[in-house]
Amino acid sequence: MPKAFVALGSNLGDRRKNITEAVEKMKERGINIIKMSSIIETEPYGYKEQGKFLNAVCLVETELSPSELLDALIEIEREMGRERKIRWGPRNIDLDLIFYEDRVIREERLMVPHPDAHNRIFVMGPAAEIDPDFIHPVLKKKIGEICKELVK
Ligand code: A4P
Ligand code: MG
Repeated sequence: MPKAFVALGSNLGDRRKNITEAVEKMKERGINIIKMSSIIETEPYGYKEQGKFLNAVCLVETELSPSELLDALIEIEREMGRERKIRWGPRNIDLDLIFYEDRVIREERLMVPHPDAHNRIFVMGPAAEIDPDFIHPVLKKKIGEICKELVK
C-alpha cells in the first residue's frame, strides 16, 4: 500500500487535542497511521505575529491517491471548523501532504513534495524522527541530512 508523510500543525485553541483529533479522523477514513512523531512546540514561521505552534508528522499508509488523500485532509480541516484569514496565519488545524511515496506532482491544487517543506525544521525534524533515510524525491537528499543543514 502507498505510504505518505502528513504534517500537522495547530496554534489556536487546545492545540494538542486538535492534533489528536485530526489523527483520529484520518483513521476513521481508513488512512492507517504507521508512525507518529513527537509533538513539538515551534516558533511561528512566515507570519510571525501569532502564537506558537504544536507540530507533528505522521507516516500513513493508504489506498487513496495523492489527490484523494489531499481531499480527505481538506475535509478533515473543514469538519474541525478551520477558519483561515491570513496566509501562513493562525489556524486550529493545518494538514499538509509532504511526501507521497517518491512521487513528484506539480499541479496548482497539489504540490508534492510540499514545495516549502525542506525549509521548515518543524516539518523536516519530525519527519526525520520517523525515517531519516527517506530520500526527498526532488532534492535527492536524505531528510536526516536536510535537517542537519537546517539547524546549522
Ligand atoms: N496545496 C497544494 N499542495 C499541497 C500539499 N502538498 N498539502 C493546496 C496541502 N495543501 C496543498 O492550503 C491552500 C491550498 O494549498 C490547499 O487548498 C491545497 O489545494 P491551506 O493550508 O489552506 O493554506 P495556508 O495554510 O494558509 O497556506 P499555506 O501556504 O499552505 O501555508 P502553510 O504552508 O500550510 O503554512 N509555523 C510553524 N511553526 N508551524 C506551522 O505549522 N504553518 C504555517 C502554514 C505557517 N507557519 C507555521 C506553520
Ligand atoms: Mg496548509
